[in-house]
Amino acid sequence: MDSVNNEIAKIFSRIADSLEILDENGFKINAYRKASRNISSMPDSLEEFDGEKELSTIPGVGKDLSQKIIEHRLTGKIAYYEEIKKQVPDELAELLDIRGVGPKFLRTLVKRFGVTDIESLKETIANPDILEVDGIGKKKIEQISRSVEVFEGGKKRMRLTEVHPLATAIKEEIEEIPGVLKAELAGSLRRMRETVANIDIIASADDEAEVIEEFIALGFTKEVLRRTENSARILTQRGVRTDLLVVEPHCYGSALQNLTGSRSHNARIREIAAAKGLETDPMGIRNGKGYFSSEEEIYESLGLDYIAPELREDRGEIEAARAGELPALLEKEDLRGDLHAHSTWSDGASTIRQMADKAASLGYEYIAMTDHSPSSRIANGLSVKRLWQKKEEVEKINSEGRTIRILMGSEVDILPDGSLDYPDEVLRELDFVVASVHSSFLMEEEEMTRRICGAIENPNVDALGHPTGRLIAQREPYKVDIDAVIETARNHDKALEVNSSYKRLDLKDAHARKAIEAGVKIIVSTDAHRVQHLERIIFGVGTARRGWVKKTDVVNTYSLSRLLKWLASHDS
Ligand code: DGT
Ligand code: ZN
Repeated sequence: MDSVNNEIAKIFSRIADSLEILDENGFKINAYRKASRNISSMPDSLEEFDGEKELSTIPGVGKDLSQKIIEHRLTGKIAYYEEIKKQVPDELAELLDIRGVGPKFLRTLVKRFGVTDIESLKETIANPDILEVDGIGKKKIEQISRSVEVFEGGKKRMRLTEVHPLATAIKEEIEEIPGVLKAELAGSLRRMRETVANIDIIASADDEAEVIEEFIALGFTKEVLRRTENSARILTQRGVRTDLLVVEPHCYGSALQNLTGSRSHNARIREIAAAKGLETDPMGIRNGKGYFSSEEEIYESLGLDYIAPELREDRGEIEAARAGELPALLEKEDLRGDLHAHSTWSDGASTIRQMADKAASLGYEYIAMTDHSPSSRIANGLSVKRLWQKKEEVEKINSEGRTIRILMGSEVDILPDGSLDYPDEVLRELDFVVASVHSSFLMEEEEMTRRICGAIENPNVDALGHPTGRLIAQREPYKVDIDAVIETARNHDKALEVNSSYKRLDLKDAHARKAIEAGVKIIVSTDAHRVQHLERIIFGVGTARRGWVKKTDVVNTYSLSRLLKWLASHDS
């Protein structure tokens, strides 16, 4: 199926919806609907129809609609459609996606109750006056209320870390559909943005329609929101909006590049493409010969080095790619160990042995077991006595002949007065110390900054854990002068953590970038509380990559001997 057909079909259908909401002439509405249906199901591309005369031969497409198609071809826009969108804005038209809200009902909501968007619709259906509308009963309103929840569930942004496993599972099932050659995550998930609005997946196959059919029939679908010959939008059982686009292999690169975004990155890329005489259509970028089958070819033809998805935010990556100055980004495979993990000694669910074996199976050379200190009472923090018992156990396990080395560590609380939760003579005996704030979050910035910088300055501390304390979609970061923290870390050669745990991603991308630009070292760690969590390292790696972090910036890419040397340098 052709993407221009998709685009025009979508526009015509949106015009028909809008006209219906506006209560326009039914004949006109039907004409747009019919043309939309015919265009989306016809086998030939609209591009093969030369002029108005040829276009008029398509059933349902008369003179007027042919002119609009040509206008779109020449200018990329349809003036009438732009006009319609002013009268029926997207926030209003999209309410038709709510099950049970048809154009006629929506028209009533607009005329009698002044509905303009989802908020006013919610208010209106909560108001008993709505029951005075003919044909609207309690049952219908209850049904619509439930659909509104589903609709909103599909719209709100979710944490990357929560959606990624589902997205990967869907992608893997798509890969198993007969005829599918490739499938990949696209959109914000591929860019590893910390929150995502939906799951975007792209696949290549020769028979797109068949793949769409099979995709919808997979067990994930709760509701089909939209579908065309080569695309589908579903709500999953848990209400996550999932978009699949299937393209033929020869357009895969163009479509993947387009669907990966970000919008701002792609706007710049398109300008560069246009200047080089390349065209862009709804499928993506193409040259005289056709679409691109790989992204690499696109960037190459634009005179740019290949830009990793995590960098595509128009934050300087295009200039760097042009100058051949893109960073050699950290890769998951560069990591040789995890430096922040908990065990059953504090609040973890797995034993040190289990954590060590899992770390070894990930190919690591070392893992630091950093259980909590006593002030983290809810987290079962270790008294000094238990700390020494744990140290004995670590030494015993290390003597059992594993290839992986367990570092005896602690995640020590930074107390409100800036002191640490174990005395210096205790901390001195540990291989690795990460210091974190777990209490008294509501300090003024100056006091908090002094508290944290004081901890960084302590010679027994090697790294600062989750430096800003934010929890995505839950808790704001505490007030802290991040520049002062970076400066202090640099002066004392201490590392700042990019914590991969699912609500944290802290440092966030922009702060990680600031840190490495100042020459500060990074640790990328999981803060795992059970063996499975060690696999969440991909989110820390993604966040670090979004922060332009290179392998050479990251301490846990060091070999064990180099790491031990670096750690020892703090203890003087
Ligand atoms: P999200 O879903 O808000 O987390 O972020 P994205 O980047 O995944 O955005 P999404 O799902 O709306 O679209 C995926 C990509 O497709 C987006 O990054 C760029 C491209 N795209 C989608 N809609 C448009 C559009 O209306 N105009 C342009 N230029 N590109 C679009
Ligand atoms: Zn998306």
